[in-house]
Amino acid sequence: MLRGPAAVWAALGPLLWACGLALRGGMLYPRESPSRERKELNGLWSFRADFSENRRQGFEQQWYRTPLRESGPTLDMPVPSSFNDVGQDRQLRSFVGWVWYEREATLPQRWTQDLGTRVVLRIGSAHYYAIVWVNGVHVAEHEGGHLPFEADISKLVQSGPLASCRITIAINNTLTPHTLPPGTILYQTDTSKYPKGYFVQNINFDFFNYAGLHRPVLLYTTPTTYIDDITVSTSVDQDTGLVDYQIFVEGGEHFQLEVRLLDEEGKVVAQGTGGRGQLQVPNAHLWWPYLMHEHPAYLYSLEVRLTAQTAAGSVSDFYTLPVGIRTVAVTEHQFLINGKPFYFHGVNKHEDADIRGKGFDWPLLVKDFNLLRWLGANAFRTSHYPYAEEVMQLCDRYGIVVIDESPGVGIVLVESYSNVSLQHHLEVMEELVRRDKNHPAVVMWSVANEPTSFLKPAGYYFKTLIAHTKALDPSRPVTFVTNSNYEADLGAPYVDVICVNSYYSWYHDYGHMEVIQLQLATQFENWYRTYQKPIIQSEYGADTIAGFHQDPPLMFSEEYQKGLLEQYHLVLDQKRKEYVVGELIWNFADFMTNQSPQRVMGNKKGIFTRQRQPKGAAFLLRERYWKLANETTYPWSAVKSQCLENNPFTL
Ligand code: GCB
Repeated sequence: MLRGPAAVWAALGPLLWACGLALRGGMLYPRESPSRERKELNGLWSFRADFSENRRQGFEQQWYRTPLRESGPTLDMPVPSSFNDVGQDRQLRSFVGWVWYEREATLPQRWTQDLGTRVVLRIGSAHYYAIVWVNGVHVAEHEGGHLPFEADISKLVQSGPLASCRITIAINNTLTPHTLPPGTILYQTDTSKYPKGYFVQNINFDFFNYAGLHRPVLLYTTPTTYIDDITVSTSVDQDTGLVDYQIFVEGGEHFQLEVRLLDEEGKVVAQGTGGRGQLQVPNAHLWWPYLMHEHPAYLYSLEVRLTAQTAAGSVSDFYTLPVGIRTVAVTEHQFLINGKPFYFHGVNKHEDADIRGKGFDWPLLVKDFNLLRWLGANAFRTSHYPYAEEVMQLCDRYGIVVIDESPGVGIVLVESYSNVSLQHHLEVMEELVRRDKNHPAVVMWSVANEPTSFLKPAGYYFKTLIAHTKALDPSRPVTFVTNSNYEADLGAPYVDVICVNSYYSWYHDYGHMEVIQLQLATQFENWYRTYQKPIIQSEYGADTIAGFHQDPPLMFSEEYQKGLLEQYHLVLDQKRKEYVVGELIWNFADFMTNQSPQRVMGNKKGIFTRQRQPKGAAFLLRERYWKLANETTYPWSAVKSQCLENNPFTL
């Protein structure tokens, strides 16, 4: 039985949302504006892993008190990046425990002297548990590696004649049955086989547990009375776009709010005042997915201006939020965007690359989006955790539809269904919704991937989790991704869309592609008969070593990957006329995993290599996706050819 705040949230969520209380405490992306500055702290940080037996020497010796170099040797560590693959040290690559990052930041004089300025430290992602000190003073703690957190450090930096501040971040990558994702630590006590104190981290998910400061770290400012959060939700009434907004202000009580909605030409199309309201946009340009419309991804700009009366006089804060006007709905057999059937033809991704691991990297990001558009993909799932905010912004700009997934992957142990775990999972969904709620590209939340949803406690767990997520955001459907074998799924009754993964002719019936059509058709028919909900084939694929060729096809050859995909496509082409609403290949690119005899330096199911070069299957999918796009473009007339003509990656 869920007790305490979680139960209250589950029951009161919809009401709280309506009253605007559900998600207090904003996580607006730090954008520059006339009232806001930002200073990136990316680059080289000092670094040390705590190799002491209990991994707690850093706390015992208070490494945060003085510059890190004074307590022992340090390494140069790039940020953002995982720490695992940048060095030559095998032990650091697989290190489990606390690592310490530190850097000095020089602050502009105004930030330290103007008491009307609020200075905020923001960490895009620190995997997994992080503690932060500024000038030796504890300022923040955060659990969870894929979502941002921040600390108001104004008082600290404005308290003395300091022109710089020392930021220390301790990060622990240990996973337990209650973390997301979960894991366990296995201690080996047989001293005839293992040295004293030997332990390893065990996980039940199929990607390397990269760790470190994975996303940008930055400082930004706002006035002391400031726009803390904005929530926008959109609908359409005939040709009129409706933008409901709600603005949360912190740090003051006497203020006025003005909002203006600008189109892409900078023309004001609607305006309003006050903390909540509805803007009406006649003849609105809707936000359409890539390849579904001649002008996809239309974004308006919501300019918010706060004018506050403070003791020091009148101050203003400005924030501009991109807004896409679109609707999302689900029927028994369709997924609708702007009232039209939408078919997901896309990929599953990972944040993963050579050397930097899960570290954010602009060139990689732009390359990936160019590849997605080349492929004719209109969607991806953020398997198996929330991706960087900059990724979501590009999805909005390019019209790439997102199934936004929580880090609920590898939930297999019964302990991971306890109230401690559930409470944390509910909090993670809150953080995720708070961060991504305003992205038009996000059309569905996925609360988990392949949990052991047939276990008894899973029923209550997912019922609560899904109800809570819907309460946080009633405007989007919710799913979790299941495995085709989990027919006694206890969570499926609560989802809006069934997302199912299957690996026919890969993890069983090795090499027998002839069974795929029958098994896949049976899968779809069984799941649809049981639940009468639209289905997405959320994973399918085959490991393939680029450059391996074999005809007739053998497993791991490029020919086998193509042959397997073709078998799936034959069934998908029948079922998409009925209730299958999408197909997402596993995976966009090869990615790193733990070492095991099943993995040849990582998972090789990518249609691109880890270096983003195409395997044969990429060309096969490209042909298919452009064909599918051609069938589903709106309006039907004329647009299709324009769509193709406008494609910068001409076929
Ligand atoms: C799955 C998982 C994914 C794995 C994939 C595979 O079902 O969801 O994380 O990487 O299978 O390749 O085994």
